[in-house]
Amino acid sequence: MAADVPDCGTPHYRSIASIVTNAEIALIFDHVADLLEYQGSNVFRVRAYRNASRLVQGIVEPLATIRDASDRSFQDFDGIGKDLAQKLETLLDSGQLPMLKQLEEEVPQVVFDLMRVPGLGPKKVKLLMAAIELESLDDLERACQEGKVSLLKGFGKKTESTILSNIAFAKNPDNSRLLWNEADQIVHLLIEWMKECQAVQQVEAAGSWRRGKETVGDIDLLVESHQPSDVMNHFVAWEHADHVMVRGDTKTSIRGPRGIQVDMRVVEKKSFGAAWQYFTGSKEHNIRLRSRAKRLGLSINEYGVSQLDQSGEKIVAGQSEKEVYKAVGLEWIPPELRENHGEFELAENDQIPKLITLQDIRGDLHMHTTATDGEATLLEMVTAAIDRGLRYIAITDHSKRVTMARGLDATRLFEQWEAIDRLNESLASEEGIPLVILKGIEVDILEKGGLDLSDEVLSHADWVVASLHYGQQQSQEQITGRLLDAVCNPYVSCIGHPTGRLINRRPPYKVDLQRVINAAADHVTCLEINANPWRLDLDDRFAAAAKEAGVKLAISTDAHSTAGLDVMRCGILQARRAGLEAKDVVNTRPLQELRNVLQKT
Ligand code: DGT
Ligand code: CA
Ligand code: CA
Ligand code: ZN
Repeated sequence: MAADVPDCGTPHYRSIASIVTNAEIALIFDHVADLLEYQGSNVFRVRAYRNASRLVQGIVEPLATIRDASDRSFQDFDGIGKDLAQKLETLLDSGQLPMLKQLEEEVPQVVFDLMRVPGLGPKKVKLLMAAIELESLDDLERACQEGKVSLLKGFGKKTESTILSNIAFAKNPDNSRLLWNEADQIVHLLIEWMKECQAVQQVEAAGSWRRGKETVGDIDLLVESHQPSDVMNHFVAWEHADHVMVRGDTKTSIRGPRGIQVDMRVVEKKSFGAAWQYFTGSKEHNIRLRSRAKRLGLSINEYGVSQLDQSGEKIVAGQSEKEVYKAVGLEWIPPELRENHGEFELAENDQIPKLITLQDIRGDLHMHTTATDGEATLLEMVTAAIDRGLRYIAITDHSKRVTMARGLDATRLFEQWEAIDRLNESLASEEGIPLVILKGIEVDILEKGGLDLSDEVLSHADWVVASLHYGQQQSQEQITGRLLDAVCNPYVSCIGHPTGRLINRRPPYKVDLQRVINAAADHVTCLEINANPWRLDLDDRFAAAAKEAGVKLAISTDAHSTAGLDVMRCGILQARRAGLEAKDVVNTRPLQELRNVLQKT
């Protein structure tokens, strides 16, 4: 299956009215690549669009902001040349890429639908289209149920049943929500816009965005104002508002970019904290909070916390969130923990953890260079890391098994390490030693078990990430066994993206994560929270389980470009939702301490 293909991929593009986000542009490039590949176009041309997609996806700042800044240019980014810069201008100006329009006319709609199924890349779709008459996803589902697909060359029974379950995955609406990262760009554009309105005293976002969830269903905005109707007029005039869904006195909803709904409420100053708390949720958290209030003779709603006495209802809190929580005898709870997953017990005892922040991060332990499938050279990655205030990084290019990325064999790896030695020497001669480069590798966990490079080679590395990219369809027993072997290898420092999932695009492989966690604790192997917004694994629940078992986490960007280093904040949010503190994460440590933690003997 193509699901075995190692990529940091993007889900397939779906057509919408207006384009603003980088993710949208990334999807368009990826989509072009798919269609070109489907048509049997030149591999270099296909790769150029794939690379462009990944590059744009890694840029955190909205491209529109960069275009509008007079002193900046797209070509400031490593990997963006004149041609790509021009395409980006076209996309931002017109919302379209002429080339894609043409491809869309040439390729039937069903091809687009089929390619949304995890594991069905252009090649498989082409084979299916040639062999079976398909006009919709339902036709393919029926063909699988009737066993027709398993009769095709290169498919088989197992592939057929995987396709069937992946069709269900593609059809599930939970897998078409916006990624947090993408919602975040829209939130920032919106807040900037709302701040331009004279009637707005204060504006904040709430809901799942504020809780840092992996994906966001709709965006919730809260405004403080005395003139709600002026605020509503300004809101609906936003250039990216597709249409107005509901307009009321205190609540208005619009359809925004990428079809996302934005709910905006206007409240008075005295209720702002209560409303912000209420609309941040989660629902489960709020239900628990309300019942707690009730037990204390209080009632809570979006206007405040009130007490009933002889003289009637009296509001006792509402202006700030802090006083709302205080009114029910709790310390303030960070939004990322508001899921009713144990935060009330902690807050009652003043034991809310001091959650990790981006400022705690000193190093980044997973990234790629042009030696394999990265867009930036070693030197460019180092410079970018210094610019971001990092004190150390590990260069972890792919090993040889990942042929698509021109993975490194021992010879090329040692060459890279020599270059790192030289660069470290020259950095050491600078004042204060800005950064130390660790000699690393992302070694593949092979299908048949074992690792892609010998222990002898790995023993010379400073940091070894072991990741599973191939054979993702194996049984839980097999996959768990492969991961356990890697965890137990004395030279493996960390397991990369431990579940292999791509949010909205590919389900995780089958693995008994609790066993992997327990073994990681025994063998002092770290587990990764991959900060790429499509990955974010380990997720909050398993990262919390890892902490519980005494495993140290590494939050790593897996950057494939210099801009890719900026996704660290997405990993931080996942870690915060897991309740992690700086001390639970190895790359918050000074380098010497990191080395001590890793002493396995
Ligand atoms: P989403 O949009 O699906 O990603 O998830 P949320 O958590 O943003 O959910 P949403 O937008 O429906 O509502 C935002 C918050 O507002 C939610 O977490 C709790 C609160 N909320 C909204 N409507 C109600 C309601 O009818 N009852 C209660 N208790 N809370 C509500
Ligand atoms: Ca929401
Ligand atoms: Ca909402
Ligand atoms: Zn990687």
